[in-house]
Amino acid sequence: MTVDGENMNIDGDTGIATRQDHKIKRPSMYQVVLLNDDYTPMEFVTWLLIRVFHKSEAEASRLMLQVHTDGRGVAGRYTHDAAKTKVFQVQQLAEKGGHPLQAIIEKAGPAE
Ligand code: TYC
Repeated sequence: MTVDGENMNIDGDTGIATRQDHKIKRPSMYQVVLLNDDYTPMEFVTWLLIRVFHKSEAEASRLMLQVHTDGRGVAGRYTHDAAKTKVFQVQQLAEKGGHPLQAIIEKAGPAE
């Protein structure tokens, strides 16, 4: 298996490939960033972080307050498809609740 740019290695005389000759790349990861606003109730944001991002009550509450204070916060890191689905779920639930809450996608670095 090849990860992080390692090259295939053929096992000399035997001609047996000890590693796969195709590259297996980790997918690029994207972070879903929750944005603060002045109107969405704190309880709704906490509930949404539990419902959509599977946070514990304590972590959801901590992250909601971080977004409230800092203006933004990372709700999770996902593949691009999964991140788009999370943002869509946030939009649907916020709209249904009549709240202006917004989430955006950003390309994530190697680690959070
Ligand atoms: N600032 C909001 C308020 O005071 C709470 C809030 C937190 C809204 C996080 C959005 O992503 C958010 N009711």
